[in-house]
Amino acid sequence: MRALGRVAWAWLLLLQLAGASHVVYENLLEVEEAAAAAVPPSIIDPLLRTGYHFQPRKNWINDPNAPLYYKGWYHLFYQYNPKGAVWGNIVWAHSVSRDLINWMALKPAIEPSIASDKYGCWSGSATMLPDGTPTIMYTGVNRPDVNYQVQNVAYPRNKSDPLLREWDKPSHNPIIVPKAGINATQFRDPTTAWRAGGHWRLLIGSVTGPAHGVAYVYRSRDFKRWTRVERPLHSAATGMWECPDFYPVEAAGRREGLDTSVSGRRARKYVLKNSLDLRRYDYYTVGTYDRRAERYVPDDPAGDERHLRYDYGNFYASKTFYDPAKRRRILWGWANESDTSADDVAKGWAGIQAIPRTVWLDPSGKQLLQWPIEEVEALRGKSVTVKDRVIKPGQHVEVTGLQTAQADVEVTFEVSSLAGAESLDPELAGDAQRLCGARGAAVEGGVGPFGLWVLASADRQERTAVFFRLFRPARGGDKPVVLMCTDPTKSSLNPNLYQPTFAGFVDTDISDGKISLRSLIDRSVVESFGAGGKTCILSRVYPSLATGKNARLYVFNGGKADVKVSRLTAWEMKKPLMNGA
Ligand code: DQQ
Repeated sequence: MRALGRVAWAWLLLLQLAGASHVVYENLLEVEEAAAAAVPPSIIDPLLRTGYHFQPRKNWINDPNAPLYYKGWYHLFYQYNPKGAVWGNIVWAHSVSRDLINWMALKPAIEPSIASDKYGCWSGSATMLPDGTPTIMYTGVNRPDVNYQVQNVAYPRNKSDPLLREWDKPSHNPIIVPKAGINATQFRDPTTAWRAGGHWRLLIGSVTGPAHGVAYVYRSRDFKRWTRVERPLHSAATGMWECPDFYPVEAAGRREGLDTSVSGRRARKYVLKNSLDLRRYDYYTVGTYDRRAERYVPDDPAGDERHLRYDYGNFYASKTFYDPAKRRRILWGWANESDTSADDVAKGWAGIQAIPRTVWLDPSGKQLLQWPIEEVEALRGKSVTVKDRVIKPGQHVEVTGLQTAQADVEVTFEVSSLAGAESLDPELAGDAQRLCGARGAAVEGGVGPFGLWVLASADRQERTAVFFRLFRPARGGDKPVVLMCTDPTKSSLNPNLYQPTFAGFVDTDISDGKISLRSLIDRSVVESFGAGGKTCILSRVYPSLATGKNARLYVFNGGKADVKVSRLTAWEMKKPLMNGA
């Protein structure tokens, strides 16, 4: 099967180089399942390796780096350990794609080779110079003992190569070093630079004092000499800010993206995202950028504490880029494993990238919306649709007629009355995570829990619940409170897994009784989008029984009120080209 895979890969790689970008391996899943049927289920079961999420053939991956579009090709670089399935020996691996779905692996683009990156090439970003040259800025570790961090630049050796295979590090590296007053061991992850009024600016994440996350601004006229602006762009008492990201978004509700250096007088907002090292989640605020003062102010004065997240599950060190080909902003994020390191070593790989998401500002202006890029729909195969099906309290209904280990499910639920909704415990009213922990999928409610059981075994012993639960308006409010959860506590018979519930509130108007859910299911990952992308939750799960053809999909209702499935469509998902795996 592996040999067959390699031959097919080489053939398809040639096709892709020739420009045939939508080729997929339709039959690989079946071949792989047949080969794996004899293997007893375990965490290292090949059926748990994802089918259509981004992965290299083997080893450890973490942060997505410097996504960019160049001469018809999308590029993704990422933190990679060429020597094993745990973090270490970090280089920038490099893959290219025509469609962000089918990927071809190239050799690493940036590896330790100069004094200022000798002990690691850590995260960074790409910037397009006005003449169309892509540049990479990244963090180099130049002392082994204390992880002393500096920032380096790299340029493509051959600009006529659309695959940007070779990168040069000019001799003026490092270009930014931590001067007095800066914590040199916590000074990393330069953003994409933006240009206005003759100056480039970029941000570097750091921490000041005991626990103030900070985004320093550096300015340059020539992209070589960079000077720090004395006051940071923004800071908050959240601990170290890793992988900052800062970008403009169109006024509320407009879906098209903006180049990071966009100029002009049209009203627009900015998004500042930071990856909080202490919590290991990605938080963002929406606000205003004052270019003259080089300051960013969140619209919500409590924004830094309110903690809006891109994703309320396993999603970290993310990065966006502007895609000029389709005029959209795309978000990449890393999803770590939630098994043990020993399991990762045994299976030989660890880490995936979430399906890229288009991001834009919600019409309310208060938050972002996210939706899987449209290209993923090219992987949809056989489908089943269910319409106007009432699910009675305590009932579950299986969606049959297709395999669902690798699937895309879109469903709209409808509740006829909110009268029976539970009241909200004021103690838990502001904490979705605790609320879901206390009132998980198995706890009967009033309206809800209702949703999907995915990657479920035939006897439902194993199942991952993705669901909503509705509460009466909180004190002082007039809108029902909608909670979205992923509950993987029954997702596997394996006892050695980290399987917490994940949850977020959904700021949606449910007065018409309707709410939608989309779940991208891929063997050991479930990526869910509530209410059109208002709340997103990615969860890693490792079923022991519900793998391959044994994985089932159900709709369930654990509340006391009827819930109608107005419409559900589930598609089998094909396997794209994935880095030669
Ligand atoms: N990962 C990189 C750092 C970054 C961290 C090292 C975030 O540059 O701060 O692999 O996951």
